Amino acid sequence: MRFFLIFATIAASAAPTAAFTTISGIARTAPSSTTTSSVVLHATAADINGTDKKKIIILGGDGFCGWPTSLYLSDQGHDVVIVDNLSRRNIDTEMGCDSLTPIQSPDVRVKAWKEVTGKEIKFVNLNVAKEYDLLVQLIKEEKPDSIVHFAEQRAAPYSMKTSKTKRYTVDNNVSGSNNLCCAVIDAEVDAHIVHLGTMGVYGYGTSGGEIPEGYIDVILPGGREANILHPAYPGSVYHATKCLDALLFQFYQKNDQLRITDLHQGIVWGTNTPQTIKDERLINRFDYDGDYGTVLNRFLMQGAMGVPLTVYGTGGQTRGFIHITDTARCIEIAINNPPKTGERVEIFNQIAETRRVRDVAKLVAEQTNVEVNLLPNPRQEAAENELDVSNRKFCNLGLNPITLDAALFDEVTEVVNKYKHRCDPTKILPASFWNKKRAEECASLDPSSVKINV
Ligand code: NAD
Ligand code: USQ
Repeated sequence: MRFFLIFATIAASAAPTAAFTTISGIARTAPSSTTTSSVVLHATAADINGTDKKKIIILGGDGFCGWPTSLYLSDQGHDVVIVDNLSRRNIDTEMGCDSLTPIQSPDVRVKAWKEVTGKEIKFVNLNVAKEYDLLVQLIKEEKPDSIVHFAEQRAAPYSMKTSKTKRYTVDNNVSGSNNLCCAVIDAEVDAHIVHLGTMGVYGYGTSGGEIPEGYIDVILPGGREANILHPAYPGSVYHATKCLDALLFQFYQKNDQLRITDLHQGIVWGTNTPQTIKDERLINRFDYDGDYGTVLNRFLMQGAMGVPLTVYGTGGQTRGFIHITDTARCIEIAINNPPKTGERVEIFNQIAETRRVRDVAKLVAEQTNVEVNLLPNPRQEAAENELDVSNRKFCNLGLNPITLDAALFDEVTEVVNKYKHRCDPTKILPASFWNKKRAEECASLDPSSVKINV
């Protein structure tokens, strides 16, 4: 089918940020003034008192985004239950790698949180993709107002490693999301599902204009106008699972009137948040390896360790970025603004800004005095892309996003310096290749050639 894309409401779109303000030393952009939507401003948990306390289940609450989000929501006075099967920790073991930061066991983490703040977080070890009956039972017992779904295999490189990891990623992610929808229906609990999707569902700017938030105006053959889910254009098996999730959510909303929000998040950077720095035992995970480490955190880690920055290809890919502290704040805003029963899936683009990879590398190189190393690209991706993304919905709801900033780079660098002795330099170069041709082009990369300054 041929689509003719039109961008009906969004004309003045290319200037999402107007001015800079500084709050507590953190650089923030002022919300966009080019607003077109009629979104109503709701209170966030930070503004409310105990009467709006919610019961929230966090699936995947032991992970990089899930742990700080769980602490943040608990800190805001909500009643938080974490569900996680620790598969991410097991993948570390399988890969012979580990978080650069010494993350504690879930048991130690929740005990430390109780000790430091007096607040309880329950931890349940459960496989969302496989232990369906337990999931239904948990939802029946807890009767959550909201369920935040982080529990997926989230690394594009890992998903492209072998046929085993491709199949695992599809089985785990798609079954997990399907199970969650079925479980909410079977438990007969009107819980709002908040799912972490990805900017990668859109294909990074392939539709020829600003990427709208989830839905796009099209003219179908015959001249009929429609507003449909933005065409999916994934660049990895992992990203494909998020496209499949989006279709499942569309179906379950239509068929069962589930209330669902899908957050199309960009690349998350940073380590600690105001909650995770309260105690060493609460420290967040930091992935630096070629499979799970994401680009900005990898560059900051490499800069701190004197490793030439591993830019793939020309570094021409442009991506959306968001700081880990804002991930938690966005989840809170989404929780406080659920769609009404019968409304289609709510979709937000969860990014602060877009940046080109080589520009990000330049920023880090200037600050750390390391060189930029252009490596053959292990990924099947466009050498260059433009990316213009709307994030008006979150800005209209009060998000004042944190942008790339040297002061926050320092925070990551300090963490890296403290734990650099834990780094295995042989894990830094890319270790997963999108296809045979990319693997051949990368054959000269020698993992043992990487040296770090300890
Ligand atoms: P992560 O791997 O650190 O955390 C995911 C957690 O889910 C892990 O603790 C893992 O053990 C758990 N999990 C996975 N499958 C499970 C299952 N079947 N049952 C129970 N628990 C399971 O990943 P993250 O970086 O925290 O990402 C969280 C979510 O946010 C993912 O869905 C990811 O796609 C999305 N996201 C992440 C980023 C990023 O840059 N990190 C960006 C955009 C979107
Ligand atoms: N890249 C480099 N050098 C590196 C690492 C990455 O040049 O050392 C490049 C990649 O080629 C790619 C870009 O940086 O073009 C981003 O790579 P990434 O690993 O930081 O991000 P990605 O694989 O897209 O995945 C991450 C998260 C995923 C999330 C996604 C959001 O792991 O869970 O969904 O970011 S987004 O990118 O917006 O789709």
